[in-house]
Amino acid sequence: MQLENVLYEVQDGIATVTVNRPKVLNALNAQMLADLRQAFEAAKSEIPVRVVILTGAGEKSFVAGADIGEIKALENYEAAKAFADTGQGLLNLIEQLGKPVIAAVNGFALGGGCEISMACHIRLASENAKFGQPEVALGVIPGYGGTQRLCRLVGKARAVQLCLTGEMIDAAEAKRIGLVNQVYPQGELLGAAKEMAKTIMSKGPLAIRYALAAVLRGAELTLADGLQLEGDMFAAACDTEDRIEGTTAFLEKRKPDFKAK
Ligand code: CO8
Repeated sequence: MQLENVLYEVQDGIATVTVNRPKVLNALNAQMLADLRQAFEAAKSEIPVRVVILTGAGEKSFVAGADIGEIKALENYEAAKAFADTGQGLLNLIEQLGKPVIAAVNGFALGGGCEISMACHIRLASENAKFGQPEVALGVIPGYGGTQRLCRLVGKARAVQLCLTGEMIDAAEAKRIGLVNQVYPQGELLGAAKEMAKTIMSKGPLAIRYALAAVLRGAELTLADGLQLEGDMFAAACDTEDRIEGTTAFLEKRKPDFKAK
């Protein structure tokens, strides 16, 4: 697939989506959002794709935010609302892809960059990565879900601090507060993301789908409703040939051969 600002590559069941405007630290402009939508729609519909990795081109930046020139040019309230809706729509597509998405955060993840990483299900970061929601310094606020997903990931107090001070935090601090799952030296980041993808792909494919859906949907429910959902998803996972194969393989001390059935 040829896209202007995004590289899309599929290998061994892993789709790697690379935002590719390194001269402006991979800032998200309208073209980039359209390209990302096309890439993620392909990853969603292509059956061989089991896991997606999202990363940035170059060694300095994952995504340094929405393109500030485009924010400056917004004419009025309606244009700004449409701008936020487009970005939020893309991030919802990523979060609800139905397949695990790993963000390999290889540098700055600021503003829309931090927001897009938070729509991914797992965040791995390089040691030089920096996270932040600096929008208030520009006289705006996060508009691609930053105020909502950050709060859900790190809690209200830390989300308020990051959104109000606009301060950047490094990868170690991001890991400490639960924004990042794991931190790696820059040269090892993509390899680590691929290893994690392979680990996920070695498990029951339907079980992966149900587990992801149960966590994501359950997080928006009361505990009682979430447990109900989990019970339904557990039963659905049991109602598969993969459950017979997985449990039989364990008891026969061999590797399972899952068929996603
Ligand atoms: N937009 C456009 N251009 C950018 C952006 C950006 N977000 N970030 C960096 N660039 C450009 C710079 O202008 C520069 O271009 P040039 O070489 O032509 O001067 C080039 O990238 C390299 O950047 P720097 O020279 O600044 O590199 P430094 O290493 O000195 O600094 C920083 C790196 C700290 C990352 C710095 O570039 C920076 O602060 N960037 C802006 C970060 C930011 O504020 N991001 C948030 C943007 S707002 C946002 O994301 C809102 C999302 C939701 C929108 C919803 C609205 C409705």
